[in-house]
Amino acid sequence: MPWLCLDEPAVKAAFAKTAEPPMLAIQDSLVTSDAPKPISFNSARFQISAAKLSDCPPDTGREVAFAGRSNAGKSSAINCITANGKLARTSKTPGRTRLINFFSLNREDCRLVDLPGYGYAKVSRDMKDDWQQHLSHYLTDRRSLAGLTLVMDIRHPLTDFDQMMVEWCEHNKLPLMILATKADKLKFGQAKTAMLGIRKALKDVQCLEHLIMFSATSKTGLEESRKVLSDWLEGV
Ligand SMILES: Nc1nc2c(ncn2[C@@H]2O[C@H](COP(=O)(O)OP(=O)(O)OP(=O)(O)O)[C@@H](O)[C@H]2O)c(=O)[nH]1
Ligand SMILES: [Mg+2]
Repeated sequence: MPWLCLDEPAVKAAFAKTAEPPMLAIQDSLVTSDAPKPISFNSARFQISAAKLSDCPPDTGREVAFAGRSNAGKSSAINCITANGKLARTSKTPGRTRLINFFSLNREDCRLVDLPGYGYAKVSRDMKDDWQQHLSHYLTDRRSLAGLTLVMDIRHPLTDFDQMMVEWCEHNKLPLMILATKADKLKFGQAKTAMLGIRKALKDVQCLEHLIMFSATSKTGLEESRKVLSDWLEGV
């Protein structure tokens, strides 16, 4: 007789008694255990404003920064994504966001970052140089930066600054998502054509993971961009 015979009534009885409860226990633990909670953008809170890299929160965990030309719609995009119209200050006046603003999320050490816009004509040359330097320090040295969201007005895409940011991401192998925003300002056909133009211009850019038609007003592209941000912040 083999040393273990599964047909043996005693073995069957033992399995009947012992096999099920542990399996259920494992399933329960998968549901209720320490599995990290999904990111909830609605829980975003203002954390801190930083004028320079040394004022930023500790460089741990993961964060995604929103960059783009002044007035492109970065702060509005953040407010749309977090479903909180008052989170990041928006303005008709370009140059509203002058500091690096950090927003914390429900998951510890995950952040969204609103960067100062580039190309605001009314500030002095010295101030511009200053910003550019702080921005470049942030982009170069920030280790928790998991991806960059480049916000471009769909009617005026790929400015020199946008192209510089794309090249910078490519050079540093940083995942890039482009939100072509204010799509509500164009007819759908025009917006589609604009998207095709952007895609064509960036067809060789490896770091460009997502190009999304977006509107903070009509919420076009909202769920798609939230999914990308969640994946980046969770390290998927
Ligand atoms: N119609 C429309 N207007 C938008 C959209 N997104 C932003 N705006 C408007 O564009 C203007 C600038 O938006 P902001 O979000 O403040 O732009 P920003 O890129 O943060 O600007 P800075 O902080 O100056 O760099 C505001 O008047 C917004 O209401 C959009 O999707 N559709
Ligand atoms: Mg802003």
